[in-house]
Amino acid sequence: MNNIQQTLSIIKPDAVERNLSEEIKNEFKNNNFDILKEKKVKISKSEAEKFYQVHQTKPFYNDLCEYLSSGPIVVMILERNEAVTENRKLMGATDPTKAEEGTLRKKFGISIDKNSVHGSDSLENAKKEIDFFFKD
Ligand code: IDP
Ligand code: MG
Repeated sequence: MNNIQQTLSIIKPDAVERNLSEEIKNEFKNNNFDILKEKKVKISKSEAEKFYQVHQTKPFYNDLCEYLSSGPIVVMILERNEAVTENRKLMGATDPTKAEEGTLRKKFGISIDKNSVHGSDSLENAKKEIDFFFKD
């Protein structure tokens, strides 16, 4: 049974800075994701605060927003069967030291805060996050 979905992926500043964008995009393509749209942007701290609003009560919220707005990021709409779950699997655990072999965070992540990629955690959030970056 096919369940084609779209999800939002972000290549975070640590990975863009290390010139890993092309390698990470190839990982998505090799895992059957189609990149429907992509753009490289630098967001402001207040935009990052809006994007990560669900985390506003967390102790790491301020650092997280500073970080996401610290340099260019690549945002993409990814499409495939079960895109939301499959992207989360490909990304691996939030903490790269706990991520499984072969996952993007294991391969590229530096630390829990510099973990190279973001991916929507539900279909509902995927829609919101896609709108956030791509609604004109
Ligand atoms: P996720 O990115 O795997 O969905 P979330 O819990 O949604 O993880 O957290 C969002 C981002 O906040 C993470 O990717 C990570 O960069 C950062 N983060 C999460 N937990 C911590 C923490 O305990 N310390 C510092 N940063 C954290
Ligand atoms: Mg999350």
